[in-house]
Amino acid sequence: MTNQPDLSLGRRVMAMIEDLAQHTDEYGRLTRLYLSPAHRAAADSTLEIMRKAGLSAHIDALGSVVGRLDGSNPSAPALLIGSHIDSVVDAGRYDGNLGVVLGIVVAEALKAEGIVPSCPLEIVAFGDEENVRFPTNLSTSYAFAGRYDEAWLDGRDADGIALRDALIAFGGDPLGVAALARDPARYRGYLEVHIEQGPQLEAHDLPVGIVSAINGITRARAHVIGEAGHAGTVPMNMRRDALAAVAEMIGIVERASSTRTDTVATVGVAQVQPGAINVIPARVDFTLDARSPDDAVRHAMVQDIVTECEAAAKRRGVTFAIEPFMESPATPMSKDLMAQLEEAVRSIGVKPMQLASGAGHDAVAMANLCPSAMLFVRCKGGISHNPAESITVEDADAAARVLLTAVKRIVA
Ligand code: HGY
Ligand code: MN
Ligand code: MN
Repeated sequence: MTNQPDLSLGRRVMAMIEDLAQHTDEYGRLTRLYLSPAHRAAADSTLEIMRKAGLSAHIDALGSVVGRLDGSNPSAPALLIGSHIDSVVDAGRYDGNLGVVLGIVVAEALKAEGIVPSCPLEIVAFGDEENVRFPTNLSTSYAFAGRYDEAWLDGRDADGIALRDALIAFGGDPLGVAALARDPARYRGYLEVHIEQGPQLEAHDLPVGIVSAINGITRARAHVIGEAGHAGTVPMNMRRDALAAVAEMIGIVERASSTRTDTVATVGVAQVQPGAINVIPARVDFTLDARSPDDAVRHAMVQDIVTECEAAAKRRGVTFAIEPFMESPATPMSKDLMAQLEEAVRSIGVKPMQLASGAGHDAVAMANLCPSAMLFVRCKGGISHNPAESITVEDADAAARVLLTAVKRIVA
C-alpha cells in the first residue's frame, strides 16, 4: 500500500484552472483586466463553480465573487479564503486563480467528507489585484476591509473610461460599495494560497512555503519633456533628448535598488513621443515600481531616485515630474495563522519554510480586516506574469491537502 496521495484534489484544481483560463480579452494570450468582458465571463464561471460546489454565491457591487458555506453556527466569526481572478497582460493562468480554485476545492472536499464547519466559510474571487487597468490598489479587497476610497471610482483607464462607468457596464453598482465593508468581529481570519512567483521553493525543493510578510510597494508615473528635433542636423551637445535622459534615469533606478538589501525597482512602461526614427524624442512617460520589506528603506530609495533624476534632468535641460499614485505598506502575516499553516505543512510530510513575498497580494488589504496568512506554491523557474507560468499537479495536490488540513483545524 503506497502512502502516495491519489492526486484527486490536485487534478480537480488543475481542471478548474483550465476552465477559468479560457476567459481572456485577447485572442491567443491570457489578459483579463478588472471589469473587462473576460473578467465578467470568469466571474460568472466562478459563480457557477461555487454554486455547483454547494456554496451560496453572488457577485458583489464591485465584481468580486463571494461563495459561502454557513456552517453549523452561521453567526460565528467566519473564515475567509480568497485571491484574485484578474490578470496582467499576457499572463500566466495560476497567478490569483489558483487561490480561488483551491478555496472552492477545499469547500467541496469538506462537503464530500460530510464535515460541517463550526463557522461560516467564505471563498472570494477579488477582481482588481493587479491594478493594471485603473490607478487603484487592491480596490475590491480593500472594500471588504472598509477602506475603499470613493475617489477610485473616478480613476480612468488608458482609454479614458472611468472605473465607475466600467463598473456599471460590468453589472456592478458604484452606490453599493460602502455596504461591502465587513465587520472585523465577524471574521476570524483570511487565508490566501498563491504561486510564489519566485525561485526559492524550487531552490529548496519544496512544494509549498509559508509567507512571513509582504513587501511594501510605491508606484509612480514620471514625465520627462525635452525638445523634438531633426535627428540628422542637431549636434549632440545641443540636444534636449527626453529618451536619452530617461535612459540615464533607468540606470539611476537600477543602481538605487541593487545597492540596497532586499529592494527592487522597475521601470515597466515607457512611452516615447513622437516616436519616429529620425526625430529626437521630445517626451517620455514612464512608470516606477519600487519595493522593500522595510517601508523606511523603500521611502529613502524612492527619494534618492527622485533627487538623482532631478539632477540628471537639470544637467540635460529637460523637465522631470513624478507622481506617486500607489502606496502599499509592508505587511507582516498573522503568527497564529502561520503556525496553523506550518502544522498543516508538516502533516503532509513537508518541512515548513518561511519566506517573504516580493509580490503584492490581496492579503495586504485583508490584513486590515482580520488576521491574514498566505501559503506559497512552487512554480516552475519562479516564472510569473508570463504565459510560461506553471505548477505541477502534485504541488497543486499538496497545496490543497495543506489548506484542507489547516481549514479543518481552524473551523473544527
Ligand atoms: O505586482 C504585484 O506585486 C502583484 O502581482 N500584483
Ligand atoms: Mn497575484
Ligand atoms: Mn500578479
